[in-house]
Formats: sequence, C-alpha cells, structure tokens
Amino acid sequence: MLAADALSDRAARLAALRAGLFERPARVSPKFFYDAQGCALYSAICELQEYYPTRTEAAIFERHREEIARHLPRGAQWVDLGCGDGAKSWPWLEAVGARRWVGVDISPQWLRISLQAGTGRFPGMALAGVATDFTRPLRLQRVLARFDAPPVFFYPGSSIGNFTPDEALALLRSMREHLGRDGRLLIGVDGLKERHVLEAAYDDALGVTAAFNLNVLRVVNRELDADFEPRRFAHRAQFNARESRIEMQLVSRETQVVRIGAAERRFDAGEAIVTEYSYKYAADGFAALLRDAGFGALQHWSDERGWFHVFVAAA
Ligand code: AVJ
Repeated sequence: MLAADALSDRAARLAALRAGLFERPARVSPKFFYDAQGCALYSAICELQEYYPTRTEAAIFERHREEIARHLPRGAQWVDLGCGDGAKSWPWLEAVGARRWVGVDISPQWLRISLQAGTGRFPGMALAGVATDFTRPLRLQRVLARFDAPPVFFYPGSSIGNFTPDEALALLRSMREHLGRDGRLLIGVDGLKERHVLEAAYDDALGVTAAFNLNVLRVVNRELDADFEPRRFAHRAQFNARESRIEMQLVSRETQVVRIGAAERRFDAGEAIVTEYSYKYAADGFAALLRDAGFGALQHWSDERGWFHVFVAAA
C-alpha cells in the first residue's frame, strides 16, 4: 500500500476539520464519515430498501456490462476510485481482461480489505492500493507509469455527488489528464428525481443513515479530542431543489457547549452542522459537466426510470 499522504497532510486535514466546526454554519467534510464504524454503516446503507443508488447502478452494470466493456480498452489498468471493498470492480476486470487493479481510497481499512479480496479472487493479477483523498488533484501518473497499459478510471456510486459542481469539474479534469489516448472514464452518477424518493433514501425508516451521520461526531471526538454527545444532535436530510442536492445535517437538540480540544463551541438549539452534500444530476447536465472538463466522446446508459446514469468518457 502506498501512503500518498504524509504526516503533515494529516495535520492539515485535522486543522481544516477543526476550523470547519467553528464556521457559521459549522461544517464537517463527508470524507470523515469513513472510519471502521462508518464504513460498516455505509455498507448497511447500501442494503437498505430506501437507498436505491447502489442497486440501480448494479442493475445497469449487469444489464449492459458487455456493451459498456466494448467501449473500454482491453488489457487495461483498472483504477478503482473510492474502491471500498472492491466488489464493484471484480466483474469488470474479467469483462475487459484487465492486467492490473489499482485501488484508491481515503480509508486504509478499505484498502486492506479490497487488496485481500482481490488477491483471493485474481491470484495472478498485479494489485496496488493508494491511500489518498480526492479533495485534491489526483497524482497517479507515477503509479500508472509502472505498467504499459491504458487506464480505466472507475468512479461509480455517485461519489462525485459529494463535490460541488466546481469541485467536481476540477476532479474530472484531473482524471482526464491521466487518460492518454486510449484511457477511459467509467462513472456513475445519481439522477434527479422526486423529492420524496430522494429524502427517503437519506432518512431511512431504520435510522441507519442517521447512525452513519451521527457517527461522524465520534470520529471528531477521537481526532480532535472533543466531547460531542451524539444523543444531543438529530439527523436531518433535505433536498435543496435550487442547488439540486441532498443536504445532510446534524441539528443541535438543545443549546449546548461542546469542548473541542482546548476550545469551546456553543451550539444553539436548532443550530446545524452541515455534514454532506449529495448532488443529483440530470443526464444532460452531467454530460455538459464532462464536456466542460474537456472530455470528448461520451456514451450514456440509464435504467428504465432514469434514476441513475452511467457514462463512459474519452479524453
Ligand atoms: C457515498 C457519496 C455516494 O451521497 O449517496 C449515503 C453517501 N450519505 N447516505 C451518497 C451517503 C448518506 C453516498 N456517497
């Protein structure tokens, strides 16, 4: 596993986490959701009846795998961005006859799990894991240069939705710069749909998403030596139609003072901490974003309801 982030990067991340908590409104980047507990809760979310994105994308992949694969280079280096447990990649490695799998994730836990799974399933295949964070430009040129095979950047699950359109544009540009002539991007993005469907997906009846959201307070307590009490905050998920995004927040149930390291932060009753934006795109809106990022030829697949979109893009 390659540790792309030095200690100073960790210090900078924690400083930014701390600064965000003192802003008005307070905010915590969603990248802090994914400690071991957060990863387990996210896996549970993906099984929820209300959370349609994982299932809908999987059905598009299953149904169109052969056709999509014909638009991807054979013998590729498969670069799984935000690989998680790696499970979404494995059928693709077979479909494109990939020569190497490169897992990229912010969570070393996920990298360990996915590398182990990949080794078990593809004993002869070259595997690499890179621990890094997509809030900065990707720098995978050196890792990719070790193999003479075109890359496929695989960015499924609407992870791109966590970025504002401006940030998404920068990330897509940085992916495109890695592709060369034969490389491709295969990306999944959640579609615009009725408010009640969106809000149920982010506020499920079992409270799994609430637990996932509240868990970030435990991450903050550990990372910043703070004393947030999850019970004193409530989960909220609302669709902001003007911005075309789900907004997840943690709302203070009462007026309270929280210690954060040596400092204190007061939260009024009803005051919110913004923890996640999840942007939703119409197919043509996302195609326009890809073009703005400099991509050329695009292919698009969707489900019957148009709930989720899959694109293949060439540089
Ligand atoms: C991992 C960013 C795709 O936005 O749907 C799921 C995260 N948050 N439920 C999403 C998430 C709450 C998820 N992404």
